[in-house]
Amino acid sequence: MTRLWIVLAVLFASSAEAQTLETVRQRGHLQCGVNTGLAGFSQPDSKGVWHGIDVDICRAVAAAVLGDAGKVRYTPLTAQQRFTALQSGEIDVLVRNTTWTLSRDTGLALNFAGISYYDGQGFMVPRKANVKSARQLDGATICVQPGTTNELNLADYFRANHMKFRPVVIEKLEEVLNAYFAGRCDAFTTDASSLAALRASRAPRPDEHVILPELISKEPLGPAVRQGDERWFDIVKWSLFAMIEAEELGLSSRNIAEQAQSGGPAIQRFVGANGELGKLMGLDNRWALQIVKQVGNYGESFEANLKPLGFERGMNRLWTQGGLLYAPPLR
Ligand SMILES: N[C@@H](CCC(=O)N[C@@H](CS)C(=O)NCC(=O)O)C(=O)O
Repeated sequence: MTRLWIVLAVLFASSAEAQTLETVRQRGHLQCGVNTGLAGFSQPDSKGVWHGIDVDICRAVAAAVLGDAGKVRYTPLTAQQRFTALQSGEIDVLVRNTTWTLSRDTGLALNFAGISYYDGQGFMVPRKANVKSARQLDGATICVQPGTTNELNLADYFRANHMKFRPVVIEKLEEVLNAYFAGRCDAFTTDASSLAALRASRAPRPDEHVILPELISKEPLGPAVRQGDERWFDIVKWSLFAMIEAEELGLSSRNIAEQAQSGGPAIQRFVGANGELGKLMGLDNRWALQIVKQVGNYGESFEANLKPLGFERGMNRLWTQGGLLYAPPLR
């Protein structure tokens, strides 16, 4: 049944939705699929304004396509809802701490536009349990959300280490957190970034919980689009790359106006004063300028959204600083 639905959705998507750029332009806003509320990644504030590093990618695409980072509407999605929302055309792009895997990329007919956050799966436990390593979790009850990569990684890890566990699988974030914080699970497992964000933002007492040192998987998180719309795929891909490249070029929301006047050849191309990079994607030539002016570079988004929660750049530094972030040339 699910398979049939996916096939139909993909057929529909590739005929009716091949022109996502036109659809977005006519509609006048980008419809972006995000998390239901994960601090630092995508979460609405008390006024209903969304913030986060994932939200900034939505905003960057809107800035590139519509010249206005504010022209985004957000669709909050659970792990299980997210791919159907994309396949059915309900959203234009999915930016929801989503791991790029082979089976999603191929079997769900998606295209991942890049990696916006390099992560790995971890475990959080109550400090009073005095657990120091995931290897001590033999026989534990473990809270996990369905429809995530985390479920399979969890099973793999315990099997590989000849350990047993009892999964407590709960779809809604609120409910799985309640279960863990109420002591119904010995541990909660998900991406380490989510653990850190949830501990900082949702734990009644953050210092009563520890994140164990093991990372049991690779979780490269990034934006995804439907297969079958190459132009749109290019736009989302290069919007993310523009944020990374801006940091490498030293362009920020604060200096880009001035740099657009005085910067060297790479900067002149980036801001659209030279060359036709925007036009090649069917966009205004100042697409990347708009991204940086209105949203900022990758580092600025990291500082604003993740730093306050205690995150370090780690693997998510630029390649020039020992990290993994590397944008192909904007030329
Ligand atoms: N990166 C993993 C996990 C993503 C995921 O859904 N993580 C949970 C753990 S916090 C989450 O974001 N839940 C929020 C929600 O259900 O809205 C994946 O792509 O499957």
